Amino acid sequence: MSLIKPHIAAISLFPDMFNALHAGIPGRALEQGLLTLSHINLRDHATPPHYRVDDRPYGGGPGMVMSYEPMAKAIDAAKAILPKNSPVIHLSPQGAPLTQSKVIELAKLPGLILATSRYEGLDARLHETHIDYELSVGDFVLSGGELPAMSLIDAIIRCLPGALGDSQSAEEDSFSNGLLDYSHYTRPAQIGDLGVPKVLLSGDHEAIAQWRLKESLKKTWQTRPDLIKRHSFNQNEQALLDAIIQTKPNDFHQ
Ligand code: 4F9
Repeated sequence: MSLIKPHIAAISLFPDMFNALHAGIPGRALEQGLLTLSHINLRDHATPPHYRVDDRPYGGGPGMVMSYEPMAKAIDAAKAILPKNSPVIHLSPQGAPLTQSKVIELAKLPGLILATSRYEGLDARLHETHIDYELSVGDFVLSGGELPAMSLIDAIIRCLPGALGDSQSAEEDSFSNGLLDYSHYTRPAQIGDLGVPKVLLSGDHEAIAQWRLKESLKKTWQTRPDLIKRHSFNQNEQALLDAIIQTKPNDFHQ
């Protein structure tokens, strides 16, 4: 449990986008002061009179590249207000895939600088001087890194002590055990022909836990066999998975 209040600084051309974090669980956490979120407008670190932040790529080709100097100055400004040794992460499709275990690791840090870009990305020299590493939230291209940065901030906030209500727990989130979540049901017990799996109404906590684990394994096997390959199974899980594979072989993946 971290006693220090983490400070995250987000560098972007559209700081207003981050206002969306003032809703729901992240909104409450920010209100409660569980973390400090600072916004640094890249434009404020560009040079008058034109305040340009991008330029044409050397070697030609379409699109624009974010210039070295404004981003370098913005990162220096972020470093000046954050704890020493706060890592600088650039959100980019070229980054390593973001995972829940990475989120948990980042949530333990006292400070974090998130650099976001638009256009074709950053002048590569920033990687030699200012950016520690890159993270991707998926194999797709967005209009900018703000939404990925907001996704990362939201995921980090969920890990902070006190961010989730008593009835929720970060440990119960999907991926926390390396598997996808099981199916959930609530009232009414009957919707036309559709009932609720009997075991969930049985009150037998052990049987319910076993059913949920099997559901998780089934869903993960069906849609994310890559996660199954990475998961280290105990005997019980392996037996459940063997039964799932026997009744429903997954020819498509393997
Ligand atoms: C960043 C996409 C992280 C996926 C940044 C355009 C991005 C992205 N994950 N796309 N700028």
